[in-house]
Amino acid sequence: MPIPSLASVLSELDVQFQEALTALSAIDNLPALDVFKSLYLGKKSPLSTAMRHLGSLPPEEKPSVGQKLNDLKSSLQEAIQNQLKIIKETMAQRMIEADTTDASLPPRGSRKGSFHPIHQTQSQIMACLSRLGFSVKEGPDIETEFYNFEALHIPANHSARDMHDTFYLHSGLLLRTHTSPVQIRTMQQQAPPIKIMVPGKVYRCDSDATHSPCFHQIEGLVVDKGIRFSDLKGVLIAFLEDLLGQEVKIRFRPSYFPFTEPSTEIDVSCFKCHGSGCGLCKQTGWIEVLGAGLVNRHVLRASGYDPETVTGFAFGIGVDRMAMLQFGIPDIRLLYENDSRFLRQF
Ligand code: FA5
Repeated sequence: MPIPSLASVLSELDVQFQEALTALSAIDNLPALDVFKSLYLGKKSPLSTAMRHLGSLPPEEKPSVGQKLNDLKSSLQEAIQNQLKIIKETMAQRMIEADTTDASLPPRGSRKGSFHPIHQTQSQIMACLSRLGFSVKEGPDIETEFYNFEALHIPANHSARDMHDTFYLHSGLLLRTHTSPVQIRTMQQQAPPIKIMVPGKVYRCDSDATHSPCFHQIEGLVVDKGIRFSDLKGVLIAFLEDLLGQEVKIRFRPSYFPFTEPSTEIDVSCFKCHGSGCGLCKQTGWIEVLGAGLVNRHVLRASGYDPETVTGFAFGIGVDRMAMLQFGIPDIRLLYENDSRFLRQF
């Protein structure tokens, strides 16, 4: 078979180069451009094959052929770069054309977060009490029967335990049913005078429009020489008027707590019916918001205090009920559903 002349090989490469340029100009996407690159510049391409055979040429032909092959290669690389630019510009143009966003529309604006209504009410109650000189104490959510009941003068089998539908855990532990155990923990730790508030979650197996299985209380405890029931009344009226406004009606109703004597429950006028009676206030016109009383002398004595020397008062505020009153929320369960359409209103 006759060996093709160098001139015919080079002219064949020229023809292939022209064909490649024509094919390249028709490519309109990146994967096809990659295939083209490996076909014309890859190891098995005619150009690379010709370069590998350079060594077998007579020395006098090598420079001109080498120069020719290099020129072809750089021209092809340059043409590929140009085509790449064209493809990218076309793709960007297509995306702009497909985009239906109206950049002239005004921005939607960002939505600001806010504190949960329970948190807002709790902060306001704490701010009121802080202005009256109370400092903050905390206690554990998991309590012993001793602190939750016995030390508060509620022994086992006492009927008052039925008032607290308790979530019992194992080995004498329970989820605290009120914040009152922190009264005992504080009195055991420090000598009078005491003036503390205790915010925290409490738990009871109870659920309806005004009762939640997990709710919030703020306990108050004041112990000092000469504390009387009138001090309790003064503090609670000042605090309730500060929180709910001067026009709110407040009622002290005789009640019973084993750890206070005398005891009272405080009701405020129903925000929904303003006292005329409705489903929320069970037709009474009043909503109970807190329990209170003078600290029972047995509790003072069991905590190491002398009831002949010091007396005290305590109260336990239902924060969730207060939030309902403040914001006009008709069902306590709304506070725990985390529905953003509801929460966005506060
Ligand atoms: C107590 O928990 C007493 N420890 C309060 C107390 C403290 C009395 C210090 C005397 C001295 P009571 O069970 O009534 O009391 O609850 C206090 C308040 O918590 C109620 O007035 C009510 O506002 C709120 N509350 C009670 N149970 C629930 C519940 N399941 N869901 C929401 N709020 C509740």
